[in-house]
Amino acid sequence: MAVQQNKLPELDIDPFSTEFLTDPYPFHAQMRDAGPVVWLPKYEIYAMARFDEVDASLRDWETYSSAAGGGLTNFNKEEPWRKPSIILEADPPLHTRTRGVLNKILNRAAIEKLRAGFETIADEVVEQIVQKGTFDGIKELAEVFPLRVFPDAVGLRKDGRENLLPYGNMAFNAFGPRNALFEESFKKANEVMGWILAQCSRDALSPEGFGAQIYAAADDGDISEEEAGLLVRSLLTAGLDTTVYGIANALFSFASFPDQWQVLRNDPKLIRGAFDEVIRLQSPVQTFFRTTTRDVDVDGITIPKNNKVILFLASGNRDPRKWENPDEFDIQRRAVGHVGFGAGIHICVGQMIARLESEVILNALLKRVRHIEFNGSPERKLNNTLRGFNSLPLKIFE
Ligand code: OVP
Repeated sequence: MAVQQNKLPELDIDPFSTEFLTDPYPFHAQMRDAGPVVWLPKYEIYAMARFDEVDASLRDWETYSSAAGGGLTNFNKEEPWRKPSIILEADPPLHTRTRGVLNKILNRAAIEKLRAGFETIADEVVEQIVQKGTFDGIKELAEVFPLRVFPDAVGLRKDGRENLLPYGNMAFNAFGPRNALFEESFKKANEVMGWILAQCSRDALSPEGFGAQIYAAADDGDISEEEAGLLVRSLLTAGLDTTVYGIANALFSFASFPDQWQVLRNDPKLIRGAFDEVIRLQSPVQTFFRTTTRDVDVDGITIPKNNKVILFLASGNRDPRKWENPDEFDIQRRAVGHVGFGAGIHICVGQMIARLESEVILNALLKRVRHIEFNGSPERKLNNTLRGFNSLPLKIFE
């Protein structure tokens, strides 16, 4: 007897429209309620928005491949906008080898050595805003702190660093369709990509830092010289905008739920869990795609081979089937298990440094600030993949 076939729900939703990106949550609920997998005809893609299916697909790399790209573009059918990443956009065995190299460089013990230096800079950045009392959480904090610590940790030269955030903005827009957001962010693409590419070569990198350590792995024969350059590019693509958005979304969360700042002040050991709760509720990376390697049955629906599946990480992170009061910011909840960093073999390799940055900046704020509130309306920044802000007017009290 054939397995039971269920009807595939079809929804007229554009996850890359202004309306969706401005307020995705009602659309997430609509997709979750329609079924475990839905069809989005606008892009001819399958979509998963419930926690269980998002989590299971992320963990099943053999069925849900990354090698055809982490975005809408199917590399089996269309040209990628750049050479594919050899870690994000790769499956085993290539991924196993490249991931091994970055695991060794970005492991917890290695990252811990950066803490003292990060703390000094966090105290400086926080001192500046405490002096002012009112400030823009994006331009004066969320963009400032990662830009002061991360490029030095990689070993980049000082000039040209203004290209880093535009490059990330391009790369994360490029996971979506060639819409107006994509076009706008690619206006200075030649300049930006030229600078980024140049910084990926061995001789552009300082002898200390993650970049030099990646090239040391090439000297050890673990990767080729060209692969080393591509892994440096991955750090420059994935390492900055993500942490800027993470810190921004932490500030937004505490300004939105000021009682939670009091909870954290009373028990700073909650910082790590608080950051997970930020990533759960205000996931900087909202979506990633996979591509099916075979006909796969999902709850009585067949997704045929070589089809794109969009995984709504941010929707899984607010699925009421998984989370109690999913839309509440509660830093004491057990947020571990959220899919904001992904899950399975591709789970965020940089999360130790993301966690260090967030911990250090929140700690510096906790020491000086007893209350955070909005000082005007936040202005959203739309991106095909990332959720965050252009501006976040804040007021803090010593
Ligand atoms: C969030 C990520 C994002 C964008 C690019 C890359 C990785 C890369 O490897 O280039 S992970």
